[in-house]
Amino acid sequence: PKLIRLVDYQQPDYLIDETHLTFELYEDYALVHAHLVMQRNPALGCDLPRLVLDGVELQLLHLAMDDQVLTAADYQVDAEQLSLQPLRPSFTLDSTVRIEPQNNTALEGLYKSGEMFCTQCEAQGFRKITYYLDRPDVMSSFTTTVIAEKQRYPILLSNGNLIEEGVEDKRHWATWQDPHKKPAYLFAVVAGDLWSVEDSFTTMNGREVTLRIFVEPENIDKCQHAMNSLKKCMRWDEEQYGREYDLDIFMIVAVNDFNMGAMENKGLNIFNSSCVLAKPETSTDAIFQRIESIVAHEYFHNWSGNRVTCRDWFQLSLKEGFTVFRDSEFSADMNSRTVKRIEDATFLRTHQFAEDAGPLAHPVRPPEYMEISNFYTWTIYEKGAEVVRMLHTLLGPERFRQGSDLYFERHDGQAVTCDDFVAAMESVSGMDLTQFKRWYSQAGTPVLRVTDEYDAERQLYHIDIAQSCPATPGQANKQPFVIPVAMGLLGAEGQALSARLQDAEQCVTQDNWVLTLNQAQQRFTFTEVSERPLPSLLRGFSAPVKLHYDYSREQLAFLLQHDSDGFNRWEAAQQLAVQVIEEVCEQLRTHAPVQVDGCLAQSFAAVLNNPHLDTALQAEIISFPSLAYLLELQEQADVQLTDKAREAVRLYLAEQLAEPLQALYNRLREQAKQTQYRPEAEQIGNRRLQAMALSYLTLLQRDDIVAATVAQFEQADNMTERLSALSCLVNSTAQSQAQAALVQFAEEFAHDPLVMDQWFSVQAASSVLGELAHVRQLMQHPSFSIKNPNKVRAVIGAFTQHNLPQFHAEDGSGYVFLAEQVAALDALNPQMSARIITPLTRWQRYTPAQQALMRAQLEQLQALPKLSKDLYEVLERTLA
Ligand code: DPP
Ligand code: ZN
Repeated sequence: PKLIRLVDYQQPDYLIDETHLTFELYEDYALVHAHLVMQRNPALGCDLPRLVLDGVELQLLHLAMDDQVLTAADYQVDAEQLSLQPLRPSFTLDSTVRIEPQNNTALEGLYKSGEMFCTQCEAQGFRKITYYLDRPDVMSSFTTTVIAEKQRYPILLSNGNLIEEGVEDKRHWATWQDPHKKPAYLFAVVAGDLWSVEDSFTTMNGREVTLRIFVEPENIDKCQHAMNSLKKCMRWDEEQYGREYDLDIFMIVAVNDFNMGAMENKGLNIFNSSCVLAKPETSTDAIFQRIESIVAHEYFHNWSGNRVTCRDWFQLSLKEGFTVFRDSEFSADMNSRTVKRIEDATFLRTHQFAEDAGPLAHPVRPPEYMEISNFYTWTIYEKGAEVVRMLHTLLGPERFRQGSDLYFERHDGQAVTCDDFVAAMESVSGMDLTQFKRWYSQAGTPVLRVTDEYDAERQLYHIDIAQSCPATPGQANKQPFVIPVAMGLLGAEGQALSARLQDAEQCVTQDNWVLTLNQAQQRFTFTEVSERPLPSLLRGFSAPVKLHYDYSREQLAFLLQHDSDGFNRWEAAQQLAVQVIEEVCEQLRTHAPVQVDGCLAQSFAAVLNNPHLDTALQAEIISFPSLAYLLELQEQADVQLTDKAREAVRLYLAEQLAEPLQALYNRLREQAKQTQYRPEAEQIGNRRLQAMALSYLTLLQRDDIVAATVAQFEQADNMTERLSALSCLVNSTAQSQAQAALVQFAEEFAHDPLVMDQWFSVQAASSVLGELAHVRQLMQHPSFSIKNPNKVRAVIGAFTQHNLPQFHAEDGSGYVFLAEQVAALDALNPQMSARIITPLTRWQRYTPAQQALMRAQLEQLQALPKLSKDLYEVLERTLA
């Protein structure tokens, strides 16, 4: 496989003005007829270079240029391309290819999911459908006819508007036309026996849009939440960004076999069923919230992605980073803003920071790739969104909105770059963002070291900040970043101190500042500071960095109690917990008696008793840093020891806080019984706190608590409470109750694959139950299939990412298992194999003995006779 480089980008030699496609769908094959109206790219001159079309796994049956049938002597074809010589600057090209969707296990291009046909074209799936210029800067008008057996496939869909349909004998057809030009990656086709839920939305200019969600008949009662979410996000995009929907119909289709979460095809979004279907009896709060955010994400792409798209795949974050930022702001507005920020920051710090610190680290705009599917990463998405958020912080909300308006106006209908996005922000703000753009070109997580000094006599307060960024593959030395550090100062009573920041560019209010770093080492001075302050730094996680300030435990407890910034209260609790756990790690390491510092229990007790905190934030504060996050903080990750320390501290907290936790649990459970379930922020916060309380109480191994858990499992009318009870049982010593609950659950939900996914992952992720032998057994269960990505994630993904003590078992059996699964998957679905291998790619983080075991598995995989391009690239970079 060869490396594709950003610096080699060239405009396309030819353009495709019109694309006319006809799909003839059969059970054992499909024919795709393409009629392309093409021309030499006028920007490039009037010579006629060879035309090179992309095409993979296509059987070419017919090819004609300007209606002249071509024979094998007229063109060259290999496994990835078809090339031929145009004779005129404008011409038509007709082709017919035969493909086998029913055998397409890679789930890329046209494939079958259960009984239905569907497509996934981003990034380069369209070349598995027909010969084409499969690149995002070639935008074309699409007209698509789908022909299939009427009885089996009553619903035939594609992008745009339905313009014609008809029946011929047992087969019928439908023709769709998309009035907007688009790149091939946004193309979609669906054929199936689907039911739909319909609604409508009136846009800000009074246009009526039909909204339709298509599902398999048994899921028709699981569409309402997605529909509500869709209407909310359509309104939000009008109000917050001035963006109106631009077709008469917007469709969503749910499919069971899908590599990603969902896909923003123009007017015809295709969703993994796990990201669209929900009802209270089968779906948890977390799923309801995920659906709300993914429906919004895909909808928002209509502008940030479709109307304005990417010039090339190096610019992927142009649409993904911006769209994640947009969906996360939407979720923040629909729910608790602070909790959403905590969730996003936790996710970023656990997953993206790990990526940034490993062999697969890459900048938000990578300079090269072999297989673009490998770059749908936390860095492109989540860090990309943080980069947009920093622009928002630096410009302020009004100017940011002006910048986004200008970006959409300037580039509507174009395929553009990250530079164009930043240029729009520069135009409206007058700022020079050249240095800021290092966020797009330099990989790695910057580290800030903060010290301070107070001069009581002159009432001056100095903050010194040093920034650095560790080396990443191919980038030994980094230049300083532009980093907005939002902050405040607290006085001895916990009050916000006001002061004046010298040379301030940005002062949000008198007591909330944004320091803008742009040098390796910088001093900021506040004047008129009446007492020695305690700084609250990086409020709201204003930049994706690691910040070190030497807080004492007392200071952290103080911030946890008094900081006006909800995010930093939580952050103080996290840091306090990390310090306490690290201390226990050290005791275990040196075989000293384990003594847990009581400060954490005291702080948590105060949080639980604080009537001014909402339950969602209380739950976040007492929720513990995950094992994965703790390991990410360590120089060399010691899984077993850290797990032991973490468990010891959790048990200590459970013992110390047993009474308030029990009272809290009882109150919230009673309240839940009397409330009709709704997936709304306040209730979600209550249930989360209830679940958190129960998970602590479970550690006490008390019969009454087991009984209460079983009762909750059996009596609750919603999946959130049922699953949290089940998870507590599975992770407890009450294994006979756990087994009974698992059996009952599987009987009740055997017919519902999405619920069975939860059943699988609650077991695979359990360090009590999820021993490797059990995980292997789960893979024998009739509901499991390695061909279904959701099942792979539910079992293999849950085991390797959420069951770290078992996955990292000292004998290396977890690594052998993962390598086996990666090898098996690679033959079926390369996108999945290259993704599921991720935990092994972090091998350098662990102890020497583990490193050797992990490396051995990686090398064994690398030696396989046949590797997909996806996996080849990951292995090569991991072992480089
Ligand atoms: N479906 C993926 C997303 O929406 C790729 N565009 O992010
Ligand atoms: Zn996206």
